[in-house]
Amino acid sequence: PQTIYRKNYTPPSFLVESVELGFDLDPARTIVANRIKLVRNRDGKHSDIELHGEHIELVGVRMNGKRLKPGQYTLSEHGLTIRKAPAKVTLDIETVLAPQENTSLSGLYVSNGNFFTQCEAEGFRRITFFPDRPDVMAKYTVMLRADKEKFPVLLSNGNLIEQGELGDGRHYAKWEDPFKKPSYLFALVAARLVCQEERYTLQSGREVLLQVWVEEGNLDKTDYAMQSLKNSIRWDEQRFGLELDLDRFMIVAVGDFNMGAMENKGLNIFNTKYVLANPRVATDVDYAGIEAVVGHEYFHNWTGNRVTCRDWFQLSLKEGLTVFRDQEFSADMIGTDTGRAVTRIDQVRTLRQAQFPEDAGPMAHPVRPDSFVEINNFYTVTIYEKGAEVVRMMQTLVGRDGFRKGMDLYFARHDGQAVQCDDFRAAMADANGRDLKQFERWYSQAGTPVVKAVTQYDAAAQTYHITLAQSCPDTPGQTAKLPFHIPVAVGLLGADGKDLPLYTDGAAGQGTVVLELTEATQTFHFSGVAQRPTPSLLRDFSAPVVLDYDYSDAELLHLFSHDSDPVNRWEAGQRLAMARLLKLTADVGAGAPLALDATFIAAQRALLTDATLDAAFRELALILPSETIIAERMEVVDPQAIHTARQFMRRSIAAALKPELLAQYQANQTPGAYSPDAQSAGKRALKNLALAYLLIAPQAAELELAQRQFDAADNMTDRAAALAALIHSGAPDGAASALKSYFADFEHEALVIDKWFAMQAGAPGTDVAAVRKLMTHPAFTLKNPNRARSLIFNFCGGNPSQFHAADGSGYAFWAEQVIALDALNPQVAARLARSMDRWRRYVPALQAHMKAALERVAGSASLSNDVLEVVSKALA
Ligand code: HT7
Ligand code: ZN
Repeated sequence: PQTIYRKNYTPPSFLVESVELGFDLDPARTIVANRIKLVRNRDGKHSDIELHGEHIELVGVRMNGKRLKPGQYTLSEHGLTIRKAPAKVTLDIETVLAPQENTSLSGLYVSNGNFFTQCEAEGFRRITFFPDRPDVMAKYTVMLRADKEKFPVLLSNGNLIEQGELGDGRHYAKWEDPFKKPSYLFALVAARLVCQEERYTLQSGREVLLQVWVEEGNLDKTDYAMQSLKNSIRWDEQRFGLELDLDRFMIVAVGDFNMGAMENKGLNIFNTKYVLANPRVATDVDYAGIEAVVGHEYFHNWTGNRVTCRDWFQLSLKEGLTVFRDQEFSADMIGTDTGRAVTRIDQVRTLRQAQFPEDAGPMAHPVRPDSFVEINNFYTVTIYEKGAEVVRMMQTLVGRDGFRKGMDLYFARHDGQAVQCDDFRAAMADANGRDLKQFERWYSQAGTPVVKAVTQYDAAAQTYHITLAQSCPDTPGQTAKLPFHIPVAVGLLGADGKDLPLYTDGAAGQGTVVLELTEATQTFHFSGVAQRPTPSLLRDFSAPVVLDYDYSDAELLHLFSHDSDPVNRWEAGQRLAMARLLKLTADVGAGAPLALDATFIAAQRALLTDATLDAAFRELALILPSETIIAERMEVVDPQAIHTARQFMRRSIAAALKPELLAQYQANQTPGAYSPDAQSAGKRALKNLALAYLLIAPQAAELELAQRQFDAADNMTDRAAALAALIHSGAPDGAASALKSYFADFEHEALVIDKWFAMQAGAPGTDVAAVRKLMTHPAFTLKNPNRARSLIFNFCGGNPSQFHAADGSGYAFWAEQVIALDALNPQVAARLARSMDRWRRYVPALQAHMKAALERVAGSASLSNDVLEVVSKALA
């Protein structure tokens, strides 16, 4: 397969002035008529018109009204080229597609009998021939024709300008989008759907129509998405002064979808998972996901749609910025300092669980990549989450008001344009008079920097020095990295646990100062330090780095109990746990006896029972580092040893804190009607964490407790938590009847059945044979991405002790499923293929099995570029 390089970017040879699309929709044979008005782009090098097109049949093409003969254009499996075209051209292109055969869910496809599109990144070329690249922006008019009985609802981007009957049982609707857009934002829906709608008044007084479209029977699950949409609109007005630019904004839910949702202009298409919720079927986590994703897609309207990407190497320009915006939105919606910290801790966990490993593996790439084979493989945690961290660091450097000024300048300069990551950085720098040149390395250099800190206190001089040294490991194709511009937020704690006043050369702060590390090594001086402090470094996780500081247990316990920064308070607890988990893992490997010290247990007890702390914070602080995060800290990974060590720690905590766990279980009940607000969700989370601990090696009383919660629950959070606890308890038949009744109750709720599969797939008691058996269940299908993810991805990525079975059976299963999925849906298959990224770090016996499985996939016939890129990079 061909590698595409950023350095080879050339402007399009022709620009598109307008697009008129006509669809005669039929699941077996849809006809697409496409009239494009093109003008030669003076920046373009030559006058060939290059149109992308894949998996579509060309019926005919006319240029300025005249039918082109096959000799006048070249047709390849990637598109259509018209040589030596005049400066102004109207093309009429007719194509035929078979949407019902399209299992890739890219382009125009059928889901549960309805039509949907997905065009990002390169799906539009599966609909018609077109310069399918984000720097070609055009105005679209769309005519949809379909059977009225089967497809009563016909939607596309922008405004509905005409609709009517066609007389033959078919009807039509004509849509016009007043804004120029790239082809990846095109969308259509032709379906039997119903909607919840509302007229909403913007701050300016203008009224808009908001709609959430779902299948019949799901109208009782749209309130939260609608509320989240209204909150998003209000938030973007207030925080960034950005108003909805359309008169109508639609969200449509679809059950077959490759990712979370898609920000098509005015017609967002969503995975049902991020729309449908009521207390009976959705958990607190689902509600939070809906709020975040509705916000994310809505915020794209400005960061992505009004200002888009010049090319796909700039993907993080829209994704990193929009993730940052949705993170801020979710934090502001909670509104409290601890609530904000809880969301920040969640972000740090995601980075460590997924982004740091990616940055250290064979698919590592900069936030703005230099090359790719398949763009769909680059919708990664690096582009999204690390990209958001990079934006957040800019806000830390220029301040919140400065960040707003930078955003204002960015839109003033680039509204209606397709631009680069550098343009965003330049707007931030120029609006604030800041030099952000060195900051560019966050976009160009891959890998997670390590910041090593050394401190020195001089009691006589009352000075304190912090020396920070940064380095960054080599990544594929990149060695000898240059120093980054790293904001390191620091506070100093006195013996009473309070923040000391800070006097430094560069900055003075009450409790926290932001040190700017720009050199390889730099020393920062603090004066007037009356006592030896405990340093609280990298507060609020001010940069996506690994902080290496040799904290003593006493210092960590001090931070754990007192740090005014809740993120570092949590971090201290994670460090205390991690040190012990690494030691326990080594002990398992060496066959040494395992023990957990009383100090650690006491710290856990104090945290669990500290009623002055928010339940949500306590719950997060009590979650031990995951097996994946522990593995990342080891040179050679033995997943069974890690699992045994972590389970031992969990068992020890459960045994030592049983009365306290039971008390917290009772104290954090949430009587009354269910509400997904952060306070109540936090209580449920803590209560259910306590339940999970109580169900480790349970006796009859604990099993009864879980069963009672399962039976009595009036909401899915509590019901699913009880079922998961029963499954994980490993008690013989503990979960069998609950699993059965859960399935019977929710047989017709696809998202709830996904949870049923997922809970079983992730349980340490579920081996590969059990997963294979679950695959034969009538409710299982590989064709639906949510279902495939719930069972197969959760096993391969979320059940390490079984996936890494010594005989390699987990890997053989993985290879089979990657190959099978690839034939249906390469994008989804390539994501599954990533579960083997870190294979070189495992113990030799496992490595051998993993390599064999990777080679089996790499050698399989007619593999997609998507999967081929992933497995060949892993094997390289
Ligand atoms: N911008 C979207 C990214 C996307 C996508 C969404 C659904 C299916 C396939 C897709 N390929 C790329 C989603 C987002 O970041 O908002
Ligand atoms: Zn996005």
